[in-house]
Amino acid sequence: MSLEQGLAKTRGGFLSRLFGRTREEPLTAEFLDELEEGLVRADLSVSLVDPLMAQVRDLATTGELKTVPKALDAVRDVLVAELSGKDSALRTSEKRPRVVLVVGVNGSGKTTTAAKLAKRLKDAGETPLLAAADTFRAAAIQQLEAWASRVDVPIVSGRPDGDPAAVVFDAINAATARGNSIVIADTAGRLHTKGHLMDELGKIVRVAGRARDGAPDEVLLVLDGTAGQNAIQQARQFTKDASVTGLVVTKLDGTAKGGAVFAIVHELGLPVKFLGVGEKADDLVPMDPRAFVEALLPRAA
Ligand SMILES: Nc1nc2c(ncn2[C@@H]2O[C@H](COP(=O)(O)OP(=O)(O)OP(=O)(O)O)[C@@H](O)[C@H]2O)c(=O)[nH]1
Ligand SMILES: [Mg+2]
Repeated sequence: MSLEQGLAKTRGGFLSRLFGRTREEPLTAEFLDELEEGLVRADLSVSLVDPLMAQVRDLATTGELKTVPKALDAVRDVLVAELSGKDSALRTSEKRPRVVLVVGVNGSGKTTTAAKLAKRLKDAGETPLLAAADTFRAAAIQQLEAWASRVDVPIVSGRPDGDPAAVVFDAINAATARGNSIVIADTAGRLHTKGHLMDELGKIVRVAGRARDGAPDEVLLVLDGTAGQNAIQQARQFTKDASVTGLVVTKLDGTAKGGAVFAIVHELGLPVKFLGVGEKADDLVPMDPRAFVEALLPRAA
């Protein structure tokens, strides 16, 4: 699914009606109110929309913004800036293998994202290896194994209820031995034991660093985009405890609240690196701030 298709529900009627106004009509206070309401309805947070609209109203007052299309462009530029300046590419390292941990609450889309990412990297000429470090249930291991064969990427998995850190350790060693360029580890969103999920993730991080100095290079927190701004609450615990380096927002194809991506970046101060826009292997799109804003706020109605 393309980014445009994936964001169709958020773009919906009203955002495309609002942003599709290309006639050079004069900017009015009524239009600015309508614009503000539209942005809030698309789930951009008030803490983002307030300063944004204050800026646009200032420019309108000083005569720097005279027409509706110019005001809309100003909004697009502010939103692009909001997403830019943060490292939205996957972190690289000279050391091999690179190690990416995929973390998040249950059902957010971790396993699917790990598989999609493996496919994307493989298509880009890398030699990824998947690690099934969600040992919470046998089905989770089988789910990633099915994905691994579908996207034709090797996998290291442990036993159900086994130690997830040991799986990651084994996967890194296997990748070192076989020359795989990158390990992508799926993790659990919940645990059987009373042990705290964050303690478990901390252990995985420490053990990864023992298998390859400085690993992991990236801890990607997967957030369910259909949760809108509630995804921010989901994220807080992880960003506090699990040394998250970047975000993936999934299921954007299933929500009208895609504007929450801006709120998420604004509130958490972490880059969104990938967007999930469907259930298929190719439905993971790297974050390109300009392309994202143009897909969400298109110029033609
Ligand atoms: N429409 C859509 N569905 C998605 C997307 N990403 C994941 N899903 C679906 O969301 C459901 C949960 O995805 P998983 O990848 O299993 O989520 P998880 O975080 O690994 O779940 P647990 O292992 O149970 O914690 C599955 O049905 C996926 O197909 C997406 O970008 N779009
Ligand atoms: Mg899973």
